[in-house]
Amino acid sequence: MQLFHAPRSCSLGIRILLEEIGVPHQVATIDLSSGQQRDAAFLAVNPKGKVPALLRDDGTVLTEFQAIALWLARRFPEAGLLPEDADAAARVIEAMEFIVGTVHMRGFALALMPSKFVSPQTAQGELRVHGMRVATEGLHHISALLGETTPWLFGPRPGVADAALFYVTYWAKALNIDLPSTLDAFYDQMLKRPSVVRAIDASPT
Ligand SMILES: N[C@@H](CCC(=O)N[C@@H](CS)C(=O)NCC(=O)O)C(=O)O
Repeated sequence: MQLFHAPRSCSLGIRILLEEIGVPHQVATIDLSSGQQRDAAFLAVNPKGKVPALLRDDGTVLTEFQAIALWLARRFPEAGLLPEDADAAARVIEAMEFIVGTVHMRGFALALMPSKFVSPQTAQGELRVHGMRVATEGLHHISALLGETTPWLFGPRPGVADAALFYVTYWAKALNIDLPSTLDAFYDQMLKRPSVVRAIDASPT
């Protein structure tokens, strides 16, 4: 398999999942700052011009964080990334969708890149504030789900929702956003996992 990945982007979460599984894979680095996601070579992989994209062993490409995470969890069930039970799995996906669909796409995406959505400077400033509020409130909301007995969202080890929570928390730390103590503890525990160390260290800076 080959993961198309941009350092410090949301594809970090998928990289962590691949490391948690321990499956051999290659990483193709896409430089978003130079616009490599719009090069013909990458658009041939993912016409949407976004990472993550996962080229699988059968030659097909899967895109969208939640779809890739779900496929990896079901393809490698021994890694314990998503419960078998339908009700428990739905709760994990509910959290992952909130993190990716709301905290990332309606929070950080607006806060970090307002110029992609509006042109006037004042509107960009307002969008930045709005996005930051959505991201911060969302992080507080999700932190309420962090377990009392384990630092993870669900179960005895991190799964697909934790991988998503890690990348948005990584952004929050870079922006010096004040986080609830449970989320700080989650982040510190994730940083101790060999999978996370490998996923971050292996990323070019
Ligand atoms: N809905 C997509 C969003 C992916 C996404 O927004 N990726 C960003 C990096 S975090 C990207 O590739 N941005 C490049 C661009 O928009 O030009 C998913 O869940 O995978």
